[in-house]
Amino acid sequence: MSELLQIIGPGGEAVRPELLPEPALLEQLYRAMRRIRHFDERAVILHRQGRMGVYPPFGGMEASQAGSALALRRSDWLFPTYRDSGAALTYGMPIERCIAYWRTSPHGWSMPEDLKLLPFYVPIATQYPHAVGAALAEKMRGTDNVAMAFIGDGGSSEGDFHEALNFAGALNAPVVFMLQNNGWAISVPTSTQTKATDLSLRAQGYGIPGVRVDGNDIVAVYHAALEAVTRARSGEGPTLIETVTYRVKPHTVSDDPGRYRTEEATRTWLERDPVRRLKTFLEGRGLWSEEREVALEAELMAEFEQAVERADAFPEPEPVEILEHVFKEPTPALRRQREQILEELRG
Ligand SMILES: Cc1ncc(C[n+]2csc(CCOP(=O)(O)OP(=O)(O)O)c2C)c(N)n1
Ligand SMILES: [Mg+2]
Repeated sequence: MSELLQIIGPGGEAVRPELLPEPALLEQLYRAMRRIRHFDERAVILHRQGRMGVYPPFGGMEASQAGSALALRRSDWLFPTYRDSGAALTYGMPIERCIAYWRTSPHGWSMPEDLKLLPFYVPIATQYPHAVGAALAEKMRGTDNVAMAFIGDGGSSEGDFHEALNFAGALNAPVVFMLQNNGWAISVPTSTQTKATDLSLRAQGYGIPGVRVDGNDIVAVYHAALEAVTRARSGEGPTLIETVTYRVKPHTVSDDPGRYRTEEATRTWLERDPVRRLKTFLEGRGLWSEEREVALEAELMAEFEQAVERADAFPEPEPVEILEHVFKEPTPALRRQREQILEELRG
């Protein structure tokens, strides 16, 4: 088993003090996690109010998502899965676009021009080869931009995962492969999914570095991600980072995990909560206080409320919009379907 990189332990204690960043960065990491946790909790509430579609929560995985996305700059690429609203928001996706996406509104399908952010990938693992392609395009253009792609433990059993790693290694593509091992692929535990117990070792088969990180320690995730991004930027090629974490939430808001697992393991993982861990550490060093927490909460609430207002103001989609942007030029079949929809609406 590879060594698990941990800088701050579950109780908020410094395990590797020599790797601790400056206080300002620690605060930035904390704020980023609190911000996406706020989003995740509010998204579930919006769903309960009937104001959001099916939503896959990432609560408990904030360190894994914010820690990695913060290692990027805006000219880099991000390829998220449906699980990774937190990574996308940290990278710069406007909150109202994220809400619109989970409302299945076309306003959530397109991104601001200056963001190299792909829409959330639902077909498992397809984003990995795409990220290699984007990374190679940057390399061919002579830039030092990199691509970061996310995948789950389940996704790492797919062919696309392995093809992407091989392709990236062989062509020395500037890509960072994030593999979030959260223990579950819907109702299938990782131990049923594969006989491998250390997914970071899969990198070895493709001649690229593999790193195993405590996915609930944002300082460790950020450290590993920044190292991988720096390697990619300087022409040293791809890295695979396995963040070991847990899906404490249901697969989506329409899933009931009680049907396939006991909540004992969930309780153990809740004790390793990434947000509380860094908060305890910061408080212990006098870098955070309850007063600042209250102020941050108010700030996040206001930011979210304003974003909901903007999301609510997007016009309702027209039924035919579902057929738009599938291809640059619509195919004859798509044109026919469009006519059919319009006819039905007229009838
Ligand atoms: C190609 C493909 N096969 C099957 C599915 C159905 N499916 C949706 S989510 C999921 C589980 C993925 O698990 P994992 O990769 O661990 O990601 P997590 O949901 O844990 O973030 C599956 C099999 C799909 N979306 N795409
Ligand atoms: Mg999983």
